[in-house]
Amino acid sequence: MRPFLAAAIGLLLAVVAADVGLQSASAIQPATQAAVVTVDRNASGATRAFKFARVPSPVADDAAAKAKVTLIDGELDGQAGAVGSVNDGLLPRDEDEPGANFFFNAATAGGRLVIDLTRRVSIAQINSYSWHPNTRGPQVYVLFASDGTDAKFNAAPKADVDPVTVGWVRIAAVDTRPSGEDQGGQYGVSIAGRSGSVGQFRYLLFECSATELQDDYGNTFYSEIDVIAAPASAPAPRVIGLAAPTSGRPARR
Ligand SMILES: [Ca+2]
Ligand SMILES: [Ca+2]
Repeated sequence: MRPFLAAAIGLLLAVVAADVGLQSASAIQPATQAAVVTVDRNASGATRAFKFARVPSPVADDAAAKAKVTLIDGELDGQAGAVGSVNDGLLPRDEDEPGANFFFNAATAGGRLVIDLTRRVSIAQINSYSWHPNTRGPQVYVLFASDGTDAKFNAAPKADVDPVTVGWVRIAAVDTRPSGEDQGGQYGVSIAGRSGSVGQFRYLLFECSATELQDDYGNTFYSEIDVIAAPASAPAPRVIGLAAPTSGRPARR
């Protein structure tokens, strides 16, 4: 192998390692410079309120509430709710409610899901939620985003296409699998802008992976994905101007 190539691959591996980083739950995980990932896990005592230590609870009226959600690669499980389960504002009532969650088909390794917000949004947070008593609880995905304006933009890249090469930006890698055998519970992930905004985007691409391939049931039960818009910034203040000079004497009082 040529030294340059070897060095380049070495660098790539180092970047991947840094990006994946900590794998323990309830950790702050490194992401891109623009975003930071917070993971919470309710290992026991979880309720339908999806209340977490730090990650905000899901909401119904977020910026993704009317988004178009599409599976661009992979198959929906026949027992799952529709792909729209991720933005319907509804939550499962207990830890094993297939019809109230979106998940990729059994015996597959995952797939790709695109959320089209239908307009460009300044995004403060992207929050994902899941709940299952076993290995379908943790979340493993890479998040990409796009404003759709790149000349090379492909809104539906298949698994063999790196989204970065077709107009997408890699935002974060998420892996909430805890160490140890007990993987179940309720998980909340918040990907937030380091300085208020992750960026201005219309499309979000989730490249989801099964948490394990030891049996057919490793695809995560995704209960909801919220997109929280950054507060609208106040309009820039108008610079105060000077009145046009007047001629003549001041008005008489
Ligand atoms: Ca929602
Ligand atoms: Ca839902």
